[in-house]
Amino acid sequence: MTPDPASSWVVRSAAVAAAQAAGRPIVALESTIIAHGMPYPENVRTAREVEALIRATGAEPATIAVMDGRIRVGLSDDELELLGRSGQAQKVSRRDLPAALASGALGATTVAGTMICAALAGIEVFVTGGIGGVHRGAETSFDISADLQELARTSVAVVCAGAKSILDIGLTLEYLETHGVPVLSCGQDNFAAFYTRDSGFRADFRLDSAQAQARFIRTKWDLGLAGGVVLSTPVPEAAAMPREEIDAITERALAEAKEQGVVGKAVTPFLLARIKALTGGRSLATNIALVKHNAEVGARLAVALAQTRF
Ligand code: PSU
Ligand code: MN
Repeated sequence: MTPDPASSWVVRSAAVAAAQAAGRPIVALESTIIAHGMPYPENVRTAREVEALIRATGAEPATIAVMDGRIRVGLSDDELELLGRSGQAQKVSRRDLPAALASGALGATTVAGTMICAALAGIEVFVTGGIGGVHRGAETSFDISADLQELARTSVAVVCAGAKSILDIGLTLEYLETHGVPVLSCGQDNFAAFYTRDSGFRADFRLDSAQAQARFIRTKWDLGLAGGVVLSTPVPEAAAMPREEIDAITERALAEAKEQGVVGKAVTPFLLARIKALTGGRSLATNIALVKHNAEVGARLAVALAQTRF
């Protein structure tokens, strides 16, 4: 048998390799949220707490990043610290992955980048905060996150708290429908909006139990319907932000991005940083709470999915 050349780029931690060899459930985690989505030291602390929650729920966490010319699946505490502290990590999406690997740079993988690496490593479930999407004004800017194309082609289930209202959530859902990406919701009928629980748009299918979610996802893949699935779960009620406040701040951040001519891959990190500053840091507490909640939902899904594989 010819070895798969892609697999030589993947290096698993001992814990991830052992869990995989034993057929135990694994949950992939992204690193852009660590390097570009939250400030230090909350980013590193949250990354560790998220890993602990996943272990406590019966799955093995595998945080993914690019280091020294390899895709690293499962990071040590020191490596999480390096990613969160250095400010040097490049944001790595599909387009950027060959450059980061070939140059040996430190790379933080986005949702799209992490999905690619998770699929290469044979991991089916991936937990993040919020997915990228169709930006407001995309009809002239063409700014549509590569996350959506990745969901269309790569068979990984992505657990998130919906999409931020910096995006055009309606168009994001239209795009996913066009590309055959099912959007599942857990605990409510509507798709979640990251800082708030309700985007005002219905998800495609409501499935509250991990077993039902796993049956849906396994059925899709058994049918040969390649591509991802989005599982949206809302931020816990107590941590949600007031809708009017987040709407006003989002408008302001969007206007600043426009004034300052921010474009390309810088847009999303710029908006996230401005929202954090404009909410006086309160959005960070919401962000941490929702990621932890997503980790529990994702770990339960990974456990259920592992039981559907024989
Ligand atoms: N949305 C968030 N937090 C994040 C991101 C998105 O609420 O940290 C990050 C994710 O890594 C996502 C990426 O994949 O931003 C999308 O960037 P872009 O819009 O440039 O594709
Ligand atoms: Mn973009």
